[in-house]
Amino acid sequence: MTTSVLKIFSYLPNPRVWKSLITADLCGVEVEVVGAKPPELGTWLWDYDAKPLTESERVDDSPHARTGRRGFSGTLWKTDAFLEAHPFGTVPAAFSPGGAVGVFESNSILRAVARAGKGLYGQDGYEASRIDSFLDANLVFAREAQVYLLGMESLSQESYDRMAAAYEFYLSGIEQTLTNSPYLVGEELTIADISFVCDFAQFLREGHYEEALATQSKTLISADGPSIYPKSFEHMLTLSAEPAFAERMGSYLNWYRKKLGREVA
Ligand SMILES: N[C@@H](CCC(=O)N[C@@H](CS)C(=O)NCC(=O)O)C(=O)O
Repeated sequence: MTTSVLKIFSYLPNPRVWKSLITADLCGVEVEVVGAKPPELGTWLWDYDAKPLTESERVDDSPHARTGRRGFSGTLWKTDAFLEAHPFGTVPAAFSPGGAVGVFESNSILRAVARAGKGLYGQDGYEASRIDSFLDANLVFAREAQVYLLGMESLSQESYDRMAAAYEFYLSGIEQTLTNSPYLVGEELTIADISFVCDFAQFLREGHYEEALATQSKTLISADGPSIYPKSFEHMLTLSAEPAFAERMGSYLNWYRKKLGREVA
């Protein structure tokens, strides 16, 4: 019997969880995942022992009632212990076995999985730190993308411009790196590539809002991406088609591949 190195609670499916699961599969470690579809998670108790709550348990004077802060509106049900382990109250929320240590931020959960395994977190401390550099740059991009995607129906020009600038900044750096190297760090796949693929694939969901953008006289930020940043797009498309990625990402990018005429057989 294998034992899980980490328990992750989240809405599912979630690209921020996939990064850890792809890594776990490649490293041969086990991760336990608990959760439900996004709207259902609003009826769950957010805790190490997360579980669905009955309607009679979801009352205004419940000690667990909290206001959703990011991506969730209305009341969420988070225990004090959950907020102690996860002070920002976000999912994915990971726990060490037994729940003593909370690990938050999907890139840090990813690091925890890679540390429990072998081979995807650099050859030495310097390489690991360079991987961290990419993960940090990736989080800055992903945070802008989160605000952009959540606000898609009614974007201010300022929000749109911020996203366009963050996209240009991040993709330029990724493109520059891949011009000289087959992977983001060193000669092999690392968690820097895995995080890039998952967060960038999530950003491309802006493509589902093309009409909403058009009604606001705006166009897709990623529209000419494959010609402006060919290596970055190629890296994402190639890696996401590899078995360990495809297993977790499923049909998530099919619509985009179809658009590019790059369907996987
Ligand atoms: N940068 C974080 C983002 C996590 C995040 O913002 N999660 C949101 C849902 S998308 C959340 O848990 N919100 C809880 C709330 O609204 O209170 C990560 O990568 O883990």
